[in-house]
Amino acid sequence: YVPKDSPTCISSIIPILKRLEHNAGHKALVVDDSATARKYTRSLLERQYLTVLEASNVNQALALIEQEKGISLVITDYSMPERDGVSLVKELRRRFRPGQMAIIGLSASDENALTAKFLKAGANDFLKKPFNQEEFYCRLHSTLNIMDSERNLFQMANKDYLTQTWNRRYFFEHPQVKKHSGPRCLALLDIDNFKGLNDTYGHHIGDMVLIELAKRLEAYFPDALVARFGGEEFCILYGNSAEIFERRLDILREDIANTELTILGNPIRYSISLGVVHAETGIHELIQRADACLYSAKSSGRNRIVK
Ligand code: GH3
Ligand code: MG
Ligand code: MG
Ligand code: MG
Repeated sequence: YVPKDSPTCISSIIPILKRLEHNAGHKALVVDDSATARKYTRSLLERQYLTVLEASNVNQALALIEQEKGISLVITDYSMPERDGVSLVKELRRRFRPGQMAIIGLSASDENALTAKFLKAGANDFLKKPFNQEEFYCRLHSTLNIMDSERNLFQMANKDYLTQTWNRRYFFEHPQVKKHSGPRCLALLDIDNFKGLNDTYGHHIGDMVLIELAKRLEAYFPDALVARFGGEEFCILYGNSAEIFERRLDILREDIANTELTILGNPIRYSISLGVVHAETGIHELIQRADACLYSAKSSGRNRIVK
């Protein structure tokens, strides 16, 4: 989409190309009971290189979102048989943060306060049909920009910059950490003699080892909450069987100890020590107890798990 009054010199086209490339990463869902209306909105979005899916009612929309994954923009009509667009927005906002999904409401209805209804339900914007194309694109762009900013803000606030694992803040704010019932498992994990590794190979290689470890943790524990607590220490909170958890941790520990990495031409070996607890207590006591176990793993020779 090139605004009519913009000069078509290269420097003005570059941001547009960037925007189009960026749009190509978004999957949009158009929800409307009218096939004609869907087709029209689809054509507008496709001109922006968005991938477009269609649903003719709310339930179909929810099923598609569940099944497709990665739908980041929903444009929904208001009046539809069975459930209306506002109820769809409410349900989506319970599941998706503003940084995960942008939502725009549309309606031809003259119902009073429809804009407010959509916005209160969590929509980013609303347009009355028939709308002006240029206005549609302006609102679409600002909505996508806001979603990107929200996403960046969320990442910056909650992810560790070096390893891209969750940080302490995310960990302690997580509902699974704050509220709990029943027993759960927690492991504190620390790299052995990491200072020596930094001293021998340099801080940069140390950083790459941390990244490598974080990748491994994510691969071993896709079903757990993994966070970098600081330095070379990670925490894993696991809600399922303690047996499975401990077995997996031990396989991980052995896997790491037996792997020789090649990082920038250097042969790198490292090991980890772990403290593990399985109990029905608050998070701070779990951590304290795991830390005591980690301490004994270190003092009894490292490269081991103490529970
Ligand atoms: P131990 O086996 O007892 O855990 O010994 P250690 O050397 O691993 O522990 P120590 O606490 O003495 O040293 C931790 C080191 O981790 C020191 C610090 O420079 C390094 N470190 C902390 N954060 C980072 C980081 O982000 N990158 C790198 N490269 N090093 C880090
Ligand atoms: Mg309708
Ligand atoms: Mg250490
Ligand atoms: Mg440490």
